[in-house]
Amino acid sequence: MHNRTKTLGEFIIENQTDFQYSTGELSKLINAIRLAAKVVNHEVNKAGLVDILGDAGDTNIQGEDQKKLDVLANEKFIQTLKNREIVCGIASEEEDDFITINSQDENHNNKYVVLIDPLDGSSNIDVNVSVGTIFSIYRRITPVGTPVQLEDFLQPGNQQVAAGYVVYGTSTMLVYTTGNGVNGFTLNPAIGTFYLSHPNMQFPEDGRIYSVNEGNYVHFHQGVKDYIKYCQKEEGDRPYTSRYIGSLVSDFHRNMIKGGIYMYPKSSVTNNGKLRLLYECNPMAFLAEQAGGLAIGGKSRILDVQPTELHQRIPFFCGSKNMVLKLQEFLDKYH
Ligand code: AFP
Repeated sequence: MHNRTKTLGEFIIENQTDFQYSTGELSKLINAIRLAAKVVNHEVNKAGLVDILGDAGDTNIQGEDQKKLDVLANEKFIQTLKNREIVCGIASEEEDDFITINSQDENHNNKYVVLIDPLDGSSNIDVNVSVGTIFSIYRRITPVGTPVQLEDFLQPGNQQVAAGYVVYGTSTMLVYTTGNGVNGFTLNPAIGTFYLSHPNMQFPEDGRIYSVNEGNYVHFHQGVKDYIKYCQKEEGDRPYTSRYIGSLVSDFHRNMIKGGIYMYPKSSVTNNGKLRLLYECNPMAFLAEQAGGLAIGGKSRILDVQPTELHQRIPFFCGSKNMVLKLQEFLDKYH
């Protein structure tokens, strides 16, 4: 019998019963993210036309202000989540503070908060290189029906209920986990439907790709420098190959499929690296572990770090299990 490919919508409904006490709220939330992803995808795909239709800051032919894509993506995600009334709070990499969704209406008793990096790697847009959206979902810890508090957002990554990303690449894909493995869906742009194209995604245990901004090499910690030298050494299956897009979602996505390690270490100039614990590292770490990989922040597991502020940065090392373990050996030598 022909096994028809599932759509994301069908997959969400089928897997709703995976959650104990499920009320369908999480499914609705993932559906809203799916919708916002399609809207942002449409905007990202038009990016090359900006010079023809008007630059950011200009007014377009309909008299509307042109917005920078990261600002636009932020607005689209927040609007979609607000309109569907399915979350009680949102924190975004683009906003200084978290957003409280008004709970005056007594029927509006939502229990989830969403943290989002609406358009990561946005400096790549002007040169037609893939960018992504990253999201992370938690159950609030303060009482339902009251305004959300900072503590609802400052939960360690091991409390995530779901996390995922959208990569706007040669194809647009939505990849997510709810703690039962990682599944990837590819958008068919002709009909605007995501199809399950990458079921049960797994990091190969070993890999040959290392991804790091080597321009910062002289500023790295000695353990990281030694590991990079190890990757470059001619021995066994080495030298490894270096691939760095500078767009976390794309670098992660490639490494998960092919096997590799992504590194954004601290350095003598950036004390905690560049990446944000809540918007980038936690969701990617959850996905990595669900796909059989590992994610550490230097000494310890990323998912066990207790956040102290919304925009906190942290060193990040993530990828194929054996590569991360090897790196850890090098880091431990200097601790
Ligand atoms: P932008 O959104 O400013 O382009 O930053 C993207 C990012 O946070 C992440 O996606 C990249 O992996 C990382 O920065 C690249 O940083 P470097 O340019 O310092 O290597």
